Amino acid sequence: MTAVGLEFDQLKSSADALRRSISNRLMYGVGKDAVTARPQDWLHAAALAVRDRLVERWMVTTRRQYDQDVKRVYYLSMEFLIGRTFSNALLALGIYEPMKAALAGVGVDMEALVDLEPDAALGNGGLGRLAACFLDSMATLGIPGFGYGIRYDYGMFRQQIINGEQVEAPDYWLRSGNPWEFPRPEVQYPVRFGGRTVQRDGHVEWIDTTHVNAMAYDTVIPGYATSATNTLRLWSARADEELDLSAFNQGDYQRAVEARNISEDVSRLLYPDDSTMAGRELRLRQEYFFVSATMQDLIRRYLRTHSTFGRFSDKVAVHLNDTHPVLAIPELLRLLVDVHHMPWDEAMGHIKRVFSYTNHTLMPEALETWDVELLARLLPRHLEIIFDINAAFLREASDKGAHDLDFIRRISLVDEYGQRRVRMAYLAIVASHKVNGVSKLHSQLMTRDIFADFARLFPDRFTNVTNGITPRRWLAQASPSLAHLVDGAIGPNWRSDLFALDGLRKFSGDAAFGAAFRAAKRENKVRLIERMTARTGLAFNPDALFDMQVKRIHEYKRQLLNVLHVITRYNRIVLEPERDWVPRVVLFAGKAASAYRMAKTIIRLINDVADKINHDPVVGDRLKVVFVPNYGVSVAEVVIPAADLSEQISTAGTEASGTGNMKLALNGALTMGTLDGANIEICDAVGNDHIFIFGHTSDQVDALRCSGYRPRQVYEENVELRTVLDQIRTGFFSPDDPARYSDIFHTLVDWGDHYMVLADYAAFVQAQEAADERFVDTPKWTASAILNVAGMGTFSSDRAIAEYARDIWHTRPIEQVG
Ligand code: 26V
Repeated sequence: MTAVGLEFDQLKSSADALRRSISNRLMYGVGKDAVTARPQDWLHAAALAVRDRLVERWMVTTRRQYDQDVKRVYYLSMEFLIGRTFSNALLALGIYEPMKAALAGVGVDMEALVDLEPDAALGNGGLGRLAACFLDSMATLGIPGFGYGIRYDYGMFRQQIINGEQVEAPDYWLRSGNPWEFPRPEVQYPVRFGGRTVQRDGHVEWIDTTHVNAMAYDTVIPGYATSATNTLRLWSARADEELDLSAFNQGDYQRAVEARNISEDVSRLLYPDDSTMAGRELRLRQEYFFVSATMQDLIRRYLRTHSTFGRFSDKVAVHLNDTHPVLAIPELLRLLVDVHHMPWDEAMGHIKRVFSYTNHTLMPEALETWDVELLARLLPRHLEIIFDINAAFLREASDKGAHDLDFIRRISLVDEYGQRRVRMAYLAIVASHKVNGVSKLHSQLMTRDIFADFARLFPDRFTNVTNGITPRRWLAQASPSLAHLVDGAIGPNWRSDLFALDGLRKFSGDAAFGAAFRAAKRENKVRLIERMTARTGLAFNPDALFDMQVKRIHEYKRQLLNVLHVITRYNRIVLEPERDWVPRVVLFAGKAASAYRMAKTIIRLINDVADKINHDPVVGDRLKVVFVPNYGVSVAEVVIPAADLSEQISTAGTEASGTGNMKLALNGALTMGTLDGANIEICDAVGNDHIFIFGHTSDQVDALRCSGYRPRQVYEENVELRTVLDQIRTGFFSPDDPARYSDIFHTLVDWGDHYMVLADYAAFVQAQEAADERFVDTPKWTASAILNVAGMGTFSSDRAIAEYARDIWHTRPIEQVG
């Protein structure tokens, strides 16, 4: 279709042009003038002015994708932890300074506006933020990638700390409207539930279903320093008009409205638990809701330019971000076989070429399984399809010589022990052509332990792609001071080629550069301190060692180990206040799943310990402890650039990769870490001398478990540790309720200490002493910090996405010229 008479202004990027755009958007988009506009309105107008500039690029990219007919990647994820968009889009378009000038021209301070934008917090933690970094990189590399997910009305809860405890408040992030999205009421698909199946003319029909509509909302994802953009399409549930009408006509207005609300509940909220697989029916509905709409949408898009399915798997790649979207497999089979009447074997062939799957956790309690009876009730046709896939798979396995009944039971997609359940990870493996872990160690353990049988059956299927982070958000945007310094040393190219950071190596011993580096970090500390002081009323010393553990609160991440060290340090200071202590600020941040009692108790302990230490006059600024509330993308952007020391202290073998570890090192923090996840690769990249590695390795953890680990013995033999644990047990930090932390004590000492906190305690405290020693040697510490930044090239999400594109998706960038 050629656009006839379609004329639009080619929008310019000068401050003047932007000022006109903002004025126009305020007037015609927001409906306000400069007299009545509130800061919110200015932000909205400015965002619309930026969006207009993105849209031009978006249209061009979409046209090129159609013209070049390159294989598209569909990245399916229940979570996209995007954070704010305004600054990010300005930097991508290269109009940060002109925008600042334009706003100043109308009397508005841009820095103040930026903080008004709510985070799009449509995710729990690492997995969701990874999806956001990957969208950024796909766009930057020009890979034709679509993110697909759910437009939750309520994102990740807002965390308040009241009397030391986590209190959750709902996050209605859409309250003031979302200027970045385009509602697409014309793009709606019915998503069906329930009913039963019948055979008709050799085909299966799924009948007597109820349905809800999935309506698309599109967000432009700009690439950095390229005209390429991509689309994030999120689905929102809409009740069906017709259904309502029949109820209205029967005169039951209230019931009709209620029914409408119930069916729209499917996109109401993000489940804020990444620690256990709760098995809730609404969660299953969510998973099916978004993958069904997505599969219908991708088939429609494919058929717009192809008349048969012959080239389907040459043009479509579907990536499953963990198992949450795994129902896409039976759904696509259903659509191909039942609706488009493709023979089963041919459809299965396409499926295996199209799908790929990333595993993000080895923790057994987080691996998804769904009750067969629940599936039978909600998705009877899909259950049949899963059974058929399973039967074919078990036949294939037995053709390969697997006859042992025990083995067959072990690998079956259906767990027959007790309540029958479908193992979603197994379904993903069987129907995908590639399965990857997210760090070298994780990928090894995945094939050695949880998926060992499958790795033997399909050795070529398993691979590793180590995670990465986008340097645009995590250095350029989060730390302008450090980014500026790096630009001066090696030029600005690192934003699109992070390996360029290698050029910083030669500055590691340069005194002038070192001083400038420290000044940049100090600026970030002062920025953070201003916010912390405003909240707590406490004073912090910007020259102290800033020690941070920022991530979800989980027993396996071992915030408790960190607390044990903090208390140890406190006790030592009290015993010898006159010694030359290296001043430290120990900062914690992170949310606990609302039903995870131990995680919430850990938050309370941190706050009680902080209270005691911060108000002990003997301690002064030798030690301060803070819990920064409501950790999320925007808080991370302020906190991470201020870190000197990055705590990555999970029990070896439990953290799949970690990405906070990469963000902190990129910002010049030294890692205090176990040999777990990507820490191992960070150690290789920065060198042993510039990282503090301690504790049991994953093999040693296994060996200790086998030989019979006795935490009580560790407790009894280490006097300092015993003192600390006794303080926790007897209410030293909770005099108003002395028994408050007795469960923590027993978990560690008497109930097995599953995450081996006590086993690593002595080594951890020793490594912390080494960190103090290094910190007072300012030139040496600075050199290490610079070498950490220099070594981060490989941890760009651009590298990760290039590997996915080449080895898993088999696609390439679209060409930007012509
Ligand atoms: C699990 C569940 C269980 C069912 C209900 C909701 C829910 C939501 C999320 C999860 C998975 C948590 C997995 C996760 O976030 N893994 C993290 O992935 C990061 C990116 O690969 C990785 O760096 C972290 O090490 C890993 O913990």
